[in-house]
Amino acid sequence: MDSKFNKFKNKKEFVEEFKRRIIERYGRSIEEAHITEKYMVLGEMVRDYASVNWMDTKQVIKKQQKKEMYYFSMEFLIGRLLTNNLMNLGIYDIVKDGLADLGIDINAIEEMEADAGLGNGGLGRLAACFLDSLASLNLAGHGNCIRYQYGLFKQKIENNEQVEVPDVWLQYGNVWEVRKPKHACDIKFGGHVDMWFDENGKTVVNHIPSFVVRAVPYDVPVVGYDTRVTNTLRLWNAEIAPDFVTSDKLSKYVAEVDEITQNVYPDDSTEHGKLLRLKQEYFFVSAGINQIIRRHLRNYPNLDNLHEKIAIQLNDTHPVLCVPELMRVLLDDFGYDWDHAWYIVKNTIAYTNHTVMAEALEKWPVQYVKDLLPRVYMIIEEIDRRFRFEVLHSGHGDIINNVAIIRDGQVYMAHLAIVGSHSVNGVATLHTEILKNDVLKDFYMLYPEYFNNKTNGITHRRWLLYSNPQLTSLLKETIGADFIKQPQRLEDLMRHVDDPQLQQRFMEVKLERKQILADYIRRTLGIEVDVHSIFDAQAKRLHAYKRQLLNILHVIYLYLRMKEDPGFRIYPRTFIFSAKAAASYTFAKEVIKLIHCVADKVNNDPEISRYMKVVFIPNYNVSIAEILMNAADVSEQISTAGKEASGTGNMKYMMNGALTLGTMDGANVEIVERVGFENAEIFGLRVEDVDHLKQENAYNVWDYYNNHYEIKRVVDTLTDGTFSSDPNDFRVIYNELMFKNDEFYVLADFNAYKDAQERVQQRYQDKAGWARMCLVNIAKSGFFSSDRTIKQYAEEIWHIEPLEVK
Ligand code: DL6
Repeated sequence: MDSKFNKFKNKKEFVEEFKRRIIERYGRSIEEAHITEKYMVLGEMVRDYASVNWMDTKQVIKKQQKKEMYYFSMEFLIGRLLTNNLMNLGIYDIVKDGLADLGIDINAIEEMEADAGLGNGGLGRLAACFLDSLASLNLAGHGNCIRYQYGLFKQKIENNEQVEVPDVWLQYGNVWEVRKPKHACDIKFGGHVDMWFDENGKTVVNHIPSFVVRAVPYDVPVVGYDTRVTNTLRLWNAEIAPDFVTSDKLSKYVAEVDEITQNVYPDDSTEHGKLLRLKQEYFFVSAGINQIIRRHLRNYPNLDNLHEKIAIQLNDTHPVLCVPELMRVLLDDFGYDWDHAWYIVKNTIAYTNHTVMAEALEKWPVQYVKDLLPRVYMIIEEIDRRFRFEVLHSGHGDIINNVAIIRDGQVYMAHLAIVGSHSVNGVATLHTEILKNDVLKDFYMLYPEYFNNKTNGITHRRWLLYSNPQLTSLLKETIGADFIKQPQRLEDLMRHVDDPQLQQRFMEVKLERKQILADYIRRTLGIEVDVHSIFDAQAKRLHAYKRQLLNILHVIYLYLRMKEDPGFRIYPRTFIFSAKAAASYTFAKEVIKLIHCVADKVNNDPEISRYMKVVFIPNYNVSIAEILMNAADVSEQISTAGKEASGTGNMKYMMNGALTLGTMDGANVEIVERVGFENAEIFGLRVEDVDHLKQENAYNVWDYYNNHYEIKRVVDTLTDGTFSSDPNDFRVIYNELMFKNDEFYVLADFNAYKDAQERVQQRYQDKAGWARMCLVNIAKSGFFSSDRTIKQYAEEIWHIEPLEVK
């Protein structure tokens, strides 16, 4: 073994090193060690194994003076890393066999790892996929985020309702991270700002804070596939700044510091919670910028070329304080004049928009920003003043109110992001068009050259190669292994989609994956599901626009019809849901309850449960997605047209051979564009229809209710005691539908959805045709690898090039 670097080269060396480390670390033999101890030691070994590449990557960046990208994101939904890292490093088999020789099952060790849920949904998972692609494509691209003490809550179901419990993901520590106290920096909040002119007439700024917190980084190596490039995910922890506090005030201060990095989404129903979120945003932004500047100045004499060496991507508006913070540093700490500083800032920063939902476009009351970040607020005010001036003098005075950064006592964060960047991108073609023509149309008129599309992607390594080894083997056997490095080569499968033997083998692989999921469902929920039934899955955040309600109302329809008409029977189906509802989102929580109440009724009815089962898998997270998505036959992507920016689950199902049952929304549009309408099941209102109904005020939910007996029957069950003896249990849902005129057109799309579901079951019965359709979906899924997305960002926005780490 190369003693200098602890890099085992074969099974024998691995086994020796593993045994030695267990003794050294825990003073116990391998036989005595607890499984968690074995996990910790293995994790440390893998991290150390990657450390050599990590060091080399940093040296190469410095030596080759390559441009680097920093992805600022409040969320990184990384999931477990052990298998991913072992596979990417190419040592999975050595380790698996070595452990087997010691009588240890690698799967049992994998299960010990906490699923790092530093995020909420698609936006956070996208960030994690991007990191994997960056390193695998030899690009220097790092993550910047918060080291949350607790991940997004763990969801439990009690009495059919969601209960949130803390996710203590750091219980056994995090083997992947390395604490770097030498890179700590202090972040200032509150207080006041003194300004004066020095003897040369230059403005001097002194911010006297009322609260200071120390940001300490924990670095996690991001290991690329079959490459020596290893990037960094930097997670900032809030700690006390010892010089700031006196011992008599320590306990209050410690509590204030602690809460900054405690939770992914602080409860924002109170002013305190809102301010805490703003504090979090500034905390990780300021720390990240500070680190970038310090590092840059180690390699270059000044910051004049910052934008040539650094790109910053804002993942949604949460990190948009990067704009005024970088301005502050350039102006106050380094004496740049406004125009020069502004040029550097704009050319460094780019912004990705991930939503068109008005309530998700961040706004902060001016007073919050002023009180918490007095100097930053002054800079935002100046950016706004200059921007207004520019708009006025470009002859567009009429739109000033629509585009202003500060208006009606609020700071509009998306506006700040656009004005402070050189690129604004949406995450699917349709979404970008909606931004250009609707949500951000005034900005598009001002700066058409900023706008571009980058359709999302998923890492095919985690979502195909590692989580579905059965399908991967079949693909390798059929088309060779080129698709592993070049996912677009999945297209080679098109030559084989008509092969009956391949179709048959695909169905066998799918059955194997369905069995794995069925076993999990039996083990965890005690529900038996029929693996020969159609596995129909909807797994995503619970939100009204995603319309889990439409899905469960259709289940209710099937249930009622089968009860009423013994001649009506469906092809056996397992309806699988998995979703977390935000803790304060009453409607979403009621939908979860409704799904459970319907499941109780359906699953316990001996006549009906032969034909359908309803399963809700609690605590949806990355690990659950890894066994759920590849087992699905049908992928439910049924959001109201125009509302889902992209979706990425849709791509994961497709890549694993499922049929998209969806609306023309988000990236579904691009999926259909590739596979053809005949290889998907598309239904419902299009964006134009929804716009028309809205503009003409032409939708009246009561028309649907009164004119369609089946719709009326289904809606009535929300209040008539069919699924709950308490008529108020689903009152919020009922009111949203019937008294708020069904904002997301659930009833307008009901019949189209029902018909599409009918077609799905017809198609499923033609097994060869079904298999062919799934194979076409797999063949066309290469485009949705995040490697393609990242190449586009790298070439068109960041202008970064691959490193050569020899
Ligand atoms: O871009 C990643 C992901 C998209 O796939 C989803 O369609 C979109 O909803 C999500 N956006 C967010 C932002 N907040 N909201 N709502 O999570 O981004």
